[in-house]
Amino acid sequence: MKRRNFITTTSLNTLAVGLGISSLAQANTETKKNKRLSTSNMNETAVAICTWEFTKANATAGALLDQGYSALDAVIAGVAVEEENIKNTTVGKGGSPDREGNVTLDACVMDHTGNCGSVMCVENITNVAALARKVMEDTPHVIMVGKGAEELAITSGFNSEKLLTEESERAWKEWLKTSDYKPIINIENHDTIGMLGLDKEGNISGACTTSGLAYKMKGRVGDSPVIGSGLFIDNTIGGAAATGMGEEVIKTVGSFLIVELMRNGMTPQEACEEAVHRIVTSNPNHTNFQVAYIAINKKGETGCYCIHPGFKMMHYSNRENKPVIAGSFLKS
Ligand code: SD4
Repeated sequence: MKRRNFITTTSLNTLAVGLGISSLAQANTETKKNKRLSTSNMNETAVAICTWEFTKANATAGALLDQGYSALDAVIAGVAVEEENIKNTTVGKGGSPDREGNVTLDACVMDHTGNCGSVMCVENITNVAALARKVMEDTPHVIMVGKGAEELAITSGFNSEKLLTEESERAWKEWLKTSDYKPIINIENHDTIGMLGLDKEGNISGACTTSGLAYKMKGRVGDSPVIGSGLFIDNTIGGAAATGMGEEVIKTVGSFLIVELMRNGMTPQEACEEAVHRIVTSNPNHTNFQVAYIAINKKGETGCYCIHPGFKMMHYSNRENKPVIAGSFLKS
């Protein structure tokens, strides 16, 4: 009954993809298999958080967590909502292309056992977080890039599809007139989705997925698929995810840093603030770019912080899904 209710509010397609399966016909069997059977130790209040105001994505993950799905299942299904949203020009299908007109996607996932998977520079595949899960679960590797990752997707049953929409193509052609490379990462230009889930068994997993910076150089990869930078989970401590100027996040290994700061006693909020301060103090140009972090600890406490005002985190718990306005290092 519960499951039927859920299906009325969430696309079965998204659920299937989130669970790492490829066809609707399989969904019923596979979801039963994925759904935790034991309810004896499901005492925790489930929490889902994500970067930016991706309300539906976070609600999707939250609803799955409430039903007892694992954090990994929930976050991959959650981020799939944005990967499939063609209006979002920074994630998945409809993402902005590189400067040569090719949409290349990056994603990673990490689970509560410390296992992780990542794909970089993938073309023609929408659900790259689910593909990163395939790398994690079905291969002996952690990272796969480009054509190899795409081939894994096809043999795993993912659809090959054109990711460049007419709208993104039009914007790219407009950009070509000046070819002025100025990454704008703000609230209007909805960005990378990083999502962290704490499930009812108290386990934390995360996913991060993006089309990267618009009009990047061919082959450029940002922080989002880099374990430790765009995402890091240590199930004994907590998890963190990043959005913004990937080059700056990578230089400070931002998400790993936040988890280590929490290990040393900081709250998620304090740890996010310190990670932003590391970037700001080491880079005099910090006024020219945005970086934002979200974090969660084992108790389900969360935090978020950014350089420029305008960043929001979505927070789901106890059936309430609400935006949280992040504090910022710069005040205007
Ligand atoms: C990147 N961090 O590729 C991503 C872009 C991003 O919000 O987060 N935009 O560098």
